Amino acid sequence: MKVVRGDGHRAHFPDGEISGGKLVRPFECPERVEYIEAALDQAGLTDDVEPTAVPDSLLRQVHDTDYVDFLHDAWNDWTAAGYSGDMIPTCFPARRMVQRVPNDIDGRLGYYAFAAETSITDGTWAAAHEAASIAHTAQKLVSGGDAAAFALCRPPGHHASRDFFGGYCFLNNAAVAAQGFRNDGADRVAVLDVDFHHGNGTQDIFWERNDVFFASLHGDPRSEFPHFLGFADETGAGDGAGATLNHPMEPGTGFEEWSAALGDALARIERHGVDALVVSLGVDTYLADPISSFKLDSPDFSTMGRMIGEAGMPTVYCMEGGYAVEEIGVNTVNVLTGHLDA
Ligand code: Q9C
Ligand code: ZN
Repeated sequence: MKVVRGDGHRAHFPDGEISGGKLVRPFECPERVEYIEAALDQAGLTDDVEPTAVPDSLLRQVHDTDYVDFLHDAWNDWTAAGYSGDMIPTCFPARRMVQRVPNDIDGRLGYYAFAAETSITDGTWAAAHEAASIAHTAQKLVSGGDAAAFALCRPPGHHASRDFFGGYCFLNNAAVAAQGFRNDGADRVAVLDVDFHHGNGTQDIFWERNDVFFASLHGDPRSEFPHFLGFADETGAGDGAGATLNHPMEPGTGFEEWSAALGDALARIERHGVDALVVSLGVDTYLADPISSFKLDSPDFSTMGRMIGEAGMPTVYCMEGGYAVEEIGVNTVNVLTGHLDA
C-alpha cells in the first residue's frame, strides 16, 4: 500500500486551543504525524508518494468558492487589520440572526466557523491545501489501479463543511477523494467515517446526493462533539434520501458493540453498490484518547482494518483524528496492515 505524505502540515500549529476555559497546547499537533511516520517505517510501509496539487476546480466542487477564498486570504486579512495573534472565532450567526457575509475579518471569521477550538494561523492554508492534495493523490493512485492507498492528511478534514471550518478541520480531505473518484468515472462511492466524532462536514456536503453514500460510527452527539449533528434519524434528503447512515454510540462503547456497527455499515455500503471506498480514519476511538470516550484497544484496530479489507473495495484511507499521540502510530498502522492481511 502506497503512503502519500508531506511536510507542509508543520506550518499549521496554533499557539493554543480553548479547552476548559484555558488556552492549552492543541491536541491536534504536528507530532501526531511523526508518530505515524515512525510506525509506518517500522511496519515496512515505506512506499512513499509526494502529493500532487489538488485542482482548484475539484476543491470548489466540494467547498463554496467564497469559503475557499476566505481561507486562502484569512491570515493576510487578519494581519492587515492589525492583529498578530492566532485567529480564534468569537462571534457566530446563531438562530434568527442574519446569515450574510460581513466585510470585516472578525465578522467573516465567525461566519465561516462553527467552533472556537480551531484557530487559523500563518501557514494554515498551505497545510490544509497540502492535506487535500494528499487525499487527492491517494485517490488518483487507487483510480489508477492500486487496491488501496493511505493519505496521511494533517490537518484532518471531516468536520469541515462546504462553507465552514471547526473541529481542527479546514478542507474536507475525504470529500475531495470521494468527489475525485466520481470525476474519474466511479458511478457510486462511499465514505465510511470511523473517527470517534461524527463527520458532520462530510455528511453535510453529500446530504442530498445518492452517488456518495455516507456512513458514520461515532460518540452520541447528545454528549460528544460536534453536539449538533450525527443523530440516528439523519438519513439524507432529496436525491440523497437513504444514502446517509449514522450509528451514534454511548460513551464507554467497546469493540464488540462497535464492530457490530461496522459490520452493519459495511453491509449497507455493499447494498448501495459502490465502486470505491473512502475511509475517514480517526483512531480517537482508542481507550486512552484524551478527548474521546470509546474503549477500543490496539489489536482491535487490526480487526477493523481486516473487516474493511474483506469488503474488497478499492479503498483510500484518509487520516482524521487521534490524540493519544504515542499510540496513534501503532493504532493507525494496525488498521492498514489489517486491511492488507484480508
Ligand atoms: N476539550 C477530530 O477528531 N473538541 N476533531 C475538543 C477538547 C473538538 C475533533 C474538546 C474535537 C474535534 C478530527
Ligand atoms: Zn475525531
